[in-house]
Amino acid sequence: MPLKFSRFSIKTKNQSYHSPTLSPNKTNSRQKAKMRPELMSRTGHGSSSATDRRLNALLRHLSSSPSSMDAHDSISASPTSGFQNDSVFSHVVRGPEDPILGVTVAYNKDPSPVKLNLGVEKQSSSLLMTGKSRIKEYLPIVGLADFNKLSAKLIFGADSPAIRENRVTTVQCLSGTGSLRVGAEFLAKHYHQRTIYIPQPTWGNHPKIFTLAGLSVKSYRYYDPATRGLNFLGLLEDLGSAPSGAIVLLHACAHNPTGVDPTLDQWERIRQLMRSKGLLPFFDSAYQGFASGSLDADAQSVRMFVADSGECLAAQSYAKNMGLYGERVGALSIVCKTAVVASKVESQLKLVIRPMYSNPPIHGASIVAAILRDRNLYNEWTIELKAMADRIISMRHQLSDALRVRGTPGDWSHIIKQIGMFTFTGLNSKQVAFMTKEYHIYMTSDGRISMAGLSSKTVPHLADAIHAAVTSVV
Ligand code: KET
Repeated sequence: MPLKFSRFSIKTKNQSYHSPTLSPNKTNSRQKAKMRPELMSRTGHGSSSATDRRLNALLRHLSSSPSSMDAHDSISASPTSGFQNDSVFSHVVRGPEDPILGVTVAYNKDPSPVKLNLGVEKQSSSLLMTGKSRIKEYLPIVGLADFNKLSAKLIFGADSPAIRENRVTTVQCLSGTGSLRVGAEFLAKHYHQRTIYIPQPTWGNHPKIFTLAGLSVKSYRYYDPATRGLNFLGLLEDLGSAPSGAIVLLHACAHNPTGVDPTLDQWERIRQLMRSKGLLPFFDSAYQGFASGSLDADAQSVRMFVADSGECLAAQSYAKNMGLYGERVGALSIVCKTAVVASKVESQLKLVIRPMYSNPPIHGASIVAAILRDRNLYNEWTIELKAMADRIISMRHQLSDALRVRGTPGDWSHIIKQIGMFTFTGLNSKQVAFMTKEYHIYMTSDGRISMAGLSSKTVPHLADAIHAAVTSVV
């Protein structure tokens, strides 16, 4: 059977490219000359082998297909081109908005002039632009060396024996989230016990970070809704029955979302229990300086666990305490027993980071390093931090007073007792939905409000809304 040659053309703006294709009895000599010899042998001159028959069947199919080049005089539609109505991704279902970051999405859509966003904290340091980096080279996989050294000092203390003995490896990561993820990936690969215990409740991203890194996530009791305080006995019981060696996620200070922290005595009991069972502490430090206004006081929990010469991990974020949210700057430190172990651990951290994002961004880290390195800038920063922490405490008092003045039913003393940027109000999801609908106040559905989003001007509006919610919605 004779093969056919025709032409299809690819049309670009200024030219069209013609290519030989199959059509009956139109093979001209120039086309013949261009044809490969093995194809020539089949264009009417060769034998009719099984291969020829298969080729012919394929060609017949191609020339009769409705999307063939003959039919459209253009390139045939591929499954991923725009010619077909069905996307290869049409089965993909819409994912839900993030429960925390989605609050701001909803807030931005609301046209109300009285709207109030208490979903995500926002407070910035005026030192933001300090140390602008003009260098745009790649950083090493582990980040800016100076930033790493200074970050370790900030969390473990300038006089930490672990730092002096070179037992700490610190790598710059993508803010707190990235530091947790890198730490978790490292543990999933190299630590013998792949179960991590997280507090109940905790920051909503924790279970996802750890599960996706390959750890198995369990929880320990933490918050007692009846007292709106710490369920210390429940915590001790749950950690006491955790398998030996399990990883335990601890919020270094200003627990999110509850604002409930153990006292120093309770921390000491937790430390003793964890060390006696060989549980591995993984600290999440996203609010150093925001709990008390003192960087050192807010790192006490971590430092207790380092002072006993044991091992631990710590993820630091500069998003909140330096207002560097979008710069994505943070650090992961792993405190080891010896310098030799620490350097081997660092070599493995590099193998985790390199295929994940290669190396971290330079700008935010250079701002942090400039502030931490310079005594004057550092002092200025600590003064700002103290002012921000004090402002939050003042907002707590103003809100509590405003509820008292309104005679809002219930005990609201926890507003003053809780620590850090968030108040875990105790409002239920129906009351939260009511406040958003009727008062345009946005917060996460668990009733958490960011005190940093409040001002003396907006406190009365919030107090009115809470009063209406608790008196009209159960
Ligand atoms: N740990 C905790 C406890 C935490 O609350 C956050 C952020 C992070 C880590 C990570 O932050 P990063 O920006 O990666 O350094 N929490 C706030 C923002 C968010 O959900 O992303 C929040 O709870 O509103």
